[in-house]
Amino acid sequence: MNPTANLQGEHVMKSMHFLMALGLVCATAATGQPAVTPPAADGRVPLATALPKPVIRGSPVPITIPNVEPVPGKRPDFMVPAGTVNLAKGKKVTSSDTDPVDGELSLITDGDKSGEEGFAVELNTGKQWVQIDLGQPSEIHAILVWHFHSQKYRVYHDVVVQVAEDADFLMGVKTLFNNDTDNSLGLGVGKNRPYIEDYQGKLIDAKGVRGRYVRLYSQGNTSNKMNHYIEVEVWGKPVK
Ligand SMILES: [Ca+2]
Ligand SMILES: [Ca+2]
Repeated sequence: MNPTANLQGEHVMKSMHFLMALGLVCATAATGQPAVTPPAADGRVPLATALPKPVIRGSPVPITIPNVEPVPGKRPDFMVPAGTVNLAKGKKVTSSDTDPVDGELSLITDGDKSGEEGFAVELNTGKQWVQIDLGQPSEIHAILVWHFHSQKYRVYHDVVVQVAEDADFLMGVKTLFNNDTDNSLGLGVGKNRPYIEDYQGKLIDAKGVRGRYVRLYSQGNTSNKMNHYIEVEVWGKPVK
């Protein structure tokens, strides 16, 4: 091969790479945003859940309980390890209320998060929990919860989210979220704040904890004494 031709070819390639890079910079400068979110340096990627349409019915109901988090804006990207999936999808759900007032427990993991009527399971009054069996020990990075998002505004009382190794929550229990600040559930004094229900769901950072079962508590809400769930997602990976 002619060494000069090879060198010229290399030069052309380098020029092309330079022009491509320049094009990317120009595209970024033009829109102010890169076309896609690149993986972070540590190999993490944004958690990509599908959000339901915002649906708001009725007049706004003011929230009078103290220390509520401000109305959420668009949630920033939450980074998770590549290959993280929703382990809860289609998994079995059990509950302290074995005979829900309305709807079925299977609605909680059916993948549908619509705020329209008929998509939420309604559990009885008082302290109630729902529990998802992931089917195997798992490394959990985030939990997303939609209780009921078609009312402006609604807050559920005493939200506690725990992970455990066993179905009876006796082994390896870890509390990921607890806003029961007066310990009325008896699970410990919570330090998290009450939050307003929103179509984006509540994202709880699980920090890679391990467990097989996820349990979520609540105790009524600011509009009525009932407990509701539209969907719960548990983002993680099975432990090999
Ligand atoms: Ca659902
Ligand atoms: Ca309480």
